[in-house]
Amino acid sequence: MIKKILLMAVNNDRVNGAWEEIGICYIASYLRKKGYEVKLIQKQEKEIDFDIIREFKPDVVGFDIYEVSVASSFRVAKKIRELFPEVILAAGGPYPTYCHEELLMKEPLFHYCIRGEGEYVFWELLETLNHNKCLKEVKGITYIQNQNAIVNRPQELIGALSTLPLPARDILRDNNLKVAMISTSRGCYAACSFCSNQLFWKKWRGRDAVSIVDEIQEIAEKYDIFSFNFTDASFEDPSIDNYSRLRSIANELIGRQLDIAFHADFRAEFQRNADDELISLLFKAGLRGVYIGIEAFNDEDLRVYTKIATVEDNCKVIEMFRKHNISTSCGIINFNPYSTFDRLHENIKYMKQYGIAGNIEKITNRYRMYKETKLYERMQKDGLLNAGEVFSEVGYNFLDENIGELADYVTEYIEGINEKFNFPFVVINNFSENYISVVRHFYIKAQKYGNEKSSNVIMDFINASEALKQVINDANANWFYNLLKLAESGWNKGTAREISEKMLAPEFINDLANQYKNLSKKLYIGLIRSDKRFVDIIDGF
Ligand code: B12
Ligand code: SF4
Repeated sequence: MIKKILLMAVNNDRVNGAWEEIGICYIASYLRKKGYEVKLIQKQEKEIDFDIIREFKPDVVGFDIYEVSVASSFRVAKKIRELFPEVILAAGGPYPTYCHEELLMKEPLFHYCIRGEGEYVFWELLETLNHNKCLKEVKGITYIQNQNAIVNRPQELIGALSTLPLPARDILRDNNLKVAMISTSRGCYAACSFCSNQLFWKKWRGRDAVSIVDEIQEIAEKYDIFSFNFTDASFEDPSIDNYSRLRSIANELIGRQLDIAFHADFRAEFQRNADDELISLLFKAGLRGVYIGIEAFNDEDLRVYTKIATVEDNCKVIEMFRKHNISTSCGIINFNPYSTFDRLHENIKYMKQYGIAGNIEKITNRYRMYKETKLYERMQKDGLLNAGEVFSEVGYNFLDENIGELADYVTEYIEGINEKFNFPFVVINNFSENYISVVRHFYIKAQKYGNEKSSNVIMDFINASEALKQVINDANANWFYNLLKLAESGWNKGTAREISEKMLAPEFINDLANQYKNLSKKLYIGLIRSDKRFVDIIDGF
């Protein structure tokens, strides 16, 4: 009889452990409601305590797997199999949804893949196993029978999201996280050619404002957390009715005076119908940072990505949020197999102008293939795939070989610096993009407390950090611009190295990262000296 379920998310250097894997948290609460005993573990691979698993003695272990966590999840699954040879292993999440047959056939390890939305399907699978019923009837799973992968019919999506219990918060509590993830909707109204979203969720479904804010309030009160990250593909959806859902959520948050800070994802064309009044309302409700799927600053690439937005939307949306002191972080896919020099020049010009080049990853980022997406199918048709390496950033050829050389080189050079000096670029990106919006929220808090000393300490940090960001932004952009010119006139790796050593020397980057670290120490000490209330708030950021 299956009773005990362990749900796991294995983090590594590409899958950030600072964010709760909200998918397994939803599955946990659903299964608990149905009477199962569930344990949740989200840890870096090296930090997993197998004694805890040994003690729990799971009957079934379910893994949440991304493309970038396949190898680490397999290693952990193997160890669990050694501990419990009879255990049933299941996988869900983005990777098992698209690559279910490959995952099961790769080696005899996992028994089941749950494709897409997991709550109902996983429960139905467990019930079917418990009652020895026919597996063929469980929609949405793939499993192995006589060494073949059997792909059952797809499932229907769960109707209203309000019928689901709120996600379990074990990971938030056990990992002592400072940011809680809130999923207010599933799906997206856009259809970008590189994204697997529309195949996964099929249609958009959203929760109502009251239930969302109830959830936020409960977390704030129970765990003393004030920072929230909305996991919605696009927070403004459904974007067809003057953003009435957005307004209701904001008004509900303001009405309850929760004093929280939150981050959310938006699409660039949002700016077409948004006005100052709406953005002010969102700011008042606590919106401190946004992530915008800009992807490119030239209309040709935007067409390759089938974005709704144009370059004009991209510029205007950044300006709109910044005008209201809301931090903007931009998704950029600088390289794709159809990239041209003109398009790359446009991208870097705007990235420099808007300070986006300060995060080196925006420059090195290239399209990553996902199965069943429109861009992948187009490349397949154009014969651009290189068979040995599918589903990664390096699984395809560029139409222009010199651009391919450039794309490989920039990644290699940056990785080299990161390895030499303990990831200075990661430090820089975290400070300049992730922490700055939280620090801005500290400023608002300090003003509310009426503490001038704290306000000054924070303002000093913001100003110094902005100055550093300008330095790194210009250095990164100028370095890339020079490499771009080199590649245009004929690629030469030796010259590329000379340019790099001169314009983006490893020691220079390491020094900038240290300057950021010193600034944050100064902020920390300054704040706890000036106002004891900051001790708890700042701890962990
Ligand atoms: C919000 C989001 C994020 C957020 C939050 C992720 C999170 N912790 O939930 C953040 C910003 C942290 C994020 C990060 C990344 N993301 Co993301 N993200 C999304 C996004 C926009 C929405 C996901 C969502 O709706 N979550 C809500 C919850 C309820 O859904 P869910 O997590 O998928 O869980 C359900 C099912 O997957 C399933 N399930 C999940 N796990 C399991 C386990 C078992 C055992 C079972 C049975 C079922 C099951 O059941 C769950 C409940 O129904 C999607 C695109 C999209 N619109 O779908 C991309 C997406 C999932 N992300 C993607 C990627 C690549 C990443 C990153 C790897 C990016 C990177 N660093 O390179 C990181 C890795 C994650 C991490 N922790 O760092 C890809 C995944 C592609 C792939 N095949 O692997 C997607 C599909 C976007 C894309 N490019 O197409 N992401
Ligand atoms: S807007 Fe975001 S989630 Fe929606 S289809 Fe485009 S990339 Fe995917």
